[in-house]
Amino acid sequence: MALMTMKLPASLVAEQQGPVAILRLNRPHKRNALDDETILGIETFFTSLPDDVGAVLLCGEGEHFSAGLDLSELEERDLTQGIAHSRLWHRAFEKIQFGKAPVVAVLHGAVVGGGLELAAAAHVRVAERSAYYALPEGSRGIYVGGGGSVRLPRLIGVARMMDMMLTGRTYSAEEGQTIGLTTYLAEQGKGYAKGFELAQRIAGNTGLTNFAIMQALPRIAEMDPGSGYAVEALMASIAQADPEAKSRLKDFLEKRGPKVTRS
Ligand code: 1HE
Repeated sequence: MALMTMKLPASLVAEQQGPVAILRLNRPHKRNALDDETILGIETFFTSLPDDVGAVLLCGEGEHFSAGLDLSELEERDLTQGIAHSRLWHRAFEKIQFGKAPVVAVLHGAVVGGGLELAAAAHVRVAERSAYYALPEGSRGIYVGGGGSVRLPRLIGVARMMDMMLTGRTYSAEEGQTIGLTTYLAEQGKGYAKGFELAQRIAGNTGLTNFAIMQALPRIAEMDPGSGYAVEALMASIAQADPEAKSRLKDFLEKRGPKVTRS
């Protein structure tokens, strides 16, 4: 499906620039709070990416990346519907993490609750200096439901997540960078350009390498070491057998390929 013909709710705007697809949360009057329609739209976007998309840039319109779950929808849900709702988020975010192409998230302003869970499903996170992170679920009498218990401890550790939820602690952009929530810190207004540059670079990798990094690496990290080494050896052998890999290695050996440079 071409990106332009994808049927998305008004809370999401999609466009494509070369090999980079851009998905923008577009509900700034509600601080990009995530209602069911938006979550379903995110699922549609990530399951229907055109084949020529090599990377995705995820960002938010307005002053904040996302205020998390749309709290106005919460009142009506009973216990069974609550489980279904959380499973819907799991399904949609799984399509981000284990989808067709790596995702770079650009974070600014509030990145809280489900907004932080959404960011955690991306592969690379860039923060502008205005970004701040919190898990207000603890004080609202609820619990994370968008995969946060699984993804966030892997980024920042169980103890930090516990602290955030128990005490309502907020981390600044700089602190988030130090503890591992993000791997790039950009000046205010410069996050999008940085994220786009990274997405373009990612899209320039071979498809097989990006597949290995997205699909094999996080799973190997969860395996017992013996199984991990075996899967790694298989993945390494498959990747290097790709004709594109052979041609890139030849380019380097014949002085045409890029050298590694200092940043
Ligand atoms: C919302 C939401 C929302 C704003 N659901 N409507 N998330 C939270 O607990 C965070 C709640 N939001 C906030 O703390 C603040 O809104 C912000 C710090 C993000 C932004 O503050 P500010 O002053 O810029 O905006 P505002 O005036 O608070 O909000 C503007 C409008 O957005 C207002 O609606 P209006 O009709 O009165 O104009 C707000 O009600 C609305 N709004 N945030 C619904 N979250 C899968 S489980 C995940 C569980 C969670 O994510 S829990 C965490 C929820």
